[in-house]
Amino acid sequence: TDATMEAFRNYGLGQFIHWGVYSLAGNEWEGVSARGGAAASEWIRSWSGPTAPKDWKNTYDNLYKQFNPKDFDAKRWAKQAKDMGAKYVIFTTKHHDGFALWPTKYSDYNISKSPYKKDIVKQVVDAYTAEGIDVYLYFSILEWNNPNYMGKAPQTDEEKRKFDKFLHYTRNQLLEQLKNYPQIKGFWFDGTWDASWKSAYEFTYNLEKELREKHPGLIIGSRFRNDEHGSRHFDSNGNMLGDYEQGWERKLPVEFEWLEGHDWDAVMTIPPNGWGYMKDWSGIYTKTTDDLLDMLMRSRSMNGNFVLNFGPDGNGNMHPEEDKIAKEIGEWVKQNA
Ligand code: JFZ
Repeated sequence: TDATMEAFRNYGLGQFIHWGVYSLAGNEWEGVSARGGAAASEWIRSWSGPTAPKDWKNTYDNLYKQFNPKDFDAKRWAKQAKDMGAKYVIFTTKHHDGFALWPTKYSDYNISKSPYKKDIVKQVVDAYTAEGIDVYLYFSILEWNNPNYMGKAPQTDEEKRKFDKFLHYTRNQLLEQLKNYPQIKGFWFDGTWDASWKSAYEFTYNLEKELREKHPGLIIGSRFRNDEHGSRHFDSNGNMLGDYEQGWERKLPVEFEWLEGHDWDAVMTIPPNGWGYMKDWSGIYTKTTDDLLDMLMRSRSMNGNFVLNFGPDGNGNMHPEEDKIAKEIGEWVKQNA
């Protein structure tokens, strides 16, 4: 609706949080760095090549049995975001590894099976809402370890049957999130880029409609129904998909004058690549507070929102460098915004 989009336009600054079982590794395992072997720290499950530990995927898929973040306090995170000047947060409820940070009824690979047990998504939604920060749920459609997800358009009857199961599972999880966390303002979808999701255009079209009907005012980014992976998200009639253009990652859309008049967000990491916790920051150029403030101002001058990512560690602590940057941005925002 106009009122919720009006709020979206006024956010300016947001916080992204990538947190999950990959945070336990911090882009390394038993002293060996995954740099060069995995695409990003939250992609560490796909670590391959000479440095990859033996039987790594199996090790990774059992990591959740150690997920017990003793220092996790959603109120502390929400306070940090508030002090930074963030008006909304996007939180990874389920990344590509498929591990759900809420006790979903539709998969056993979820937080209730970890030693921690408690619903993390609920704590995040409650704490940020209490600080007056709007909550968006990051949801990865693709799941690396789901046998019903093939990463390609289904061909055989068997594949079609499996993928159909997967689609209904996805729908169930999304309806479950809307039911469990009615305070949320929107979804930030990811992992919709391969041919499987595109092959289900009608299903996803109807699902988007259903989500909107169940939750009036729900904001859904452009990456739900189609994803050109970094290019524009418009249908053949020139209408933008979703409520805002999503997917400007690690770069700003300066050169894209066609964004004129459209709503958008740009999401940004402090390390060059990698959204999850990275323990070792040595030898890489990490963005400075000045770099980030420059991006924030340029985003605002082009009517977009700037969303800064944080990758807390496996115990629930913010990376000290990221924490420091959040404080410095907060100082600046207080004086200038
Ligand atoms: C995706 C994820 O694979 C990644 O782990 C992280 O969660 C990020 C926020 O989203 O990565 C992408 C997706 C799309 C583009 C780039 C990285 N893109 O459109 O350029």
